[in-house]
Amino acid sequence: MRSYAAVDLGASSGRVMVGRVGPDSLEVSEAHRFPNRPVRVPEGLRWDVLGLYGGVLDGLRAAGRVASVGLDGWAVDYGLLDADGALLGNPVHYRDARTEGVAEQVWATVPAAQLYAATGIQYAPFNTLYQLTAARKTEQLMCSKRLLLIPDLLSYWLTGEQGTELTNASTTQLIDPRTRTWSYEVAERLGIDLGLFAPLRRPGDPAGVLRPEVLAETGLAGPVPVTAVGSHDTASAVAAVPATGERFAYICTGTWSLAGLELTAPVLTEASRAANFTNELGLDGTVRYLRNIMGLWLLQECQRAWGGPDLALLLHEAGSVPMLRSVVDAGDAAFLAPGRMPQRIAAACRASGQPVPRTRGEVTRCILDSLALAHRRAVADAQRLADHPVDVVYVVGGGARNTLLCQLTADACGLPVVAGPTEAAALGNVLVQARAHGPAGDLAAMRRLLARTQPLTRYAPRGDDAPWQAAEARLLTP
Ligand code: ADP
Ligand code: LRH
Repeated sequence: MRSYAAVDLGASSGRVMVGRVGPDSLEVSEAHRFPNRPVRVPEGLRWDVLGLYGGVLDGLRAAGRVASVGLDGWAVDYGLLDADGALLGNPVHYRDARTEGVAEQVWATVPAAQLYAATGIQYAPFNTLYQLTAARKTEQLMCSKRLLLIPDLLSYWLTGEQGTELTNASTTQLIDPRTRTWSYEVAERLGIDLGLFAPLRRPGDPAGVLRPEVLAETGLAGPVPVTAVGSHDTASAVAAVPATGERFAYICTGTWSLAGLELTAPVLTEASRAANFTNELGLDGTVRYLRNIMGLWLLQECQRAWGGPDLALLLHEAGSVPMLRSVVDAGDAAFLAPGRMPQRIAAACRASGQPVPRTRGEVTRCILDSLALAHRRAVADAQRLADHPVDVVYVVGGGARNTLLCQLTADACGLPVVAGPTEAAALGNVLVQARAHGPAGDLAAMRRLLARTQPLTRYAPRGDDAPWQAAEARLLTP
């Protein structure tokens, strides 16, 4: 058995996990977990990337001897470096308001339909392309010589080597999903300098070795290679969906719910664009065809507003609230920004003529019902738009621990749900490293190993579809 360290940076926490992989065994344990708290400074919402790097070093120290290290993290955001390779300022958080109204400027040059046909990426205000457009006239961008996406930035600090990992690069909206390389035309028309990006690398590629200073600081004995993995956390999580066939949908549930299908080619139709489905790149030539749903962010923000009550208690209270009394559109970008979430949810219910949830249990129930409904719509729409029917839905990520959400998702989709693993991104990260340093296994073999070794919970759909249909109709009626 060999050990691999997976650095997985989620929007709510970062962790360093150690995976031990043998021919018929796979175990993962947590070496270190650290909070990821956005910081609001006068110029806007920022990531504390130095704090995160400190957490990574602590985690590597706790992980001990490993055959390799891999890094994955949330998408779209980046750090800018000057000509000396020094970081210019704190990376901007994708929930920062700077991209408000920017899409319209971009579409005046490259219409939204052309952008989708070229990149396959759904509209989200925070796509790197819009962030770069928002930053166009800033001193910082004008002085910068290099842009590194967040996992690539931390990888650079660990190794001194720069690269742009492909799965995460696809979330910039500057990659053509058919050629799996830069969309030169889009970049040129929008005046985005692709020379800012380091050369592309693919999951499994070598990404350097830990610098001597990093070895000294973590107490590790060198050389320790760093291996490129699916550095978009969702790409790593999808790689770790323990599916045994091809007719499956997945939902990666954490801060976001990413719900969709794994395909072999992108879907670039106008109907797909209208339904806001994205074609992000996955492992081994796959496409992650999915929709972004606000996810457990809605609950995280309510918890923050309520002073951090116990999650188990909230879920228990939500369990005794009648189902589907009020639902909100959990895909609505109106919920993107932080702050006043219980009030914003109440306002959305009031505006759609539904009962306003008052207690914490009622608000939590409204969020879980709304997420399940959004999961239903995404799974159904993806099947229709990609002409790819499924028999089962895999739920992975932190939300797979939420038994009520998993059951409601099974009920809403009218399909069996298989929940787990909860640390899917870390497992996908570990397996790609293991594959790069050991006998090659394809994605199907990785998934068979996961299905054999990871604890999974099954939920059968209950009851009838009518209440879900009615709730869906309520949401779709203006
Ligand atoms: P991210 O990687 O986006 O930071 P995670 O995949 O770690 O997110 O998921 C975090 C979410 O998982 C939490 O906000 C919480 O709602 C849910 N979660 C974590 N642990 C539990 C638990 N024991 N029971 C129910 N839900 C949980
Ligand atoms: C989930 C995630 C998601 C992106 C969002 C910005 O952590 O990477 O796939 O859309 O963050």
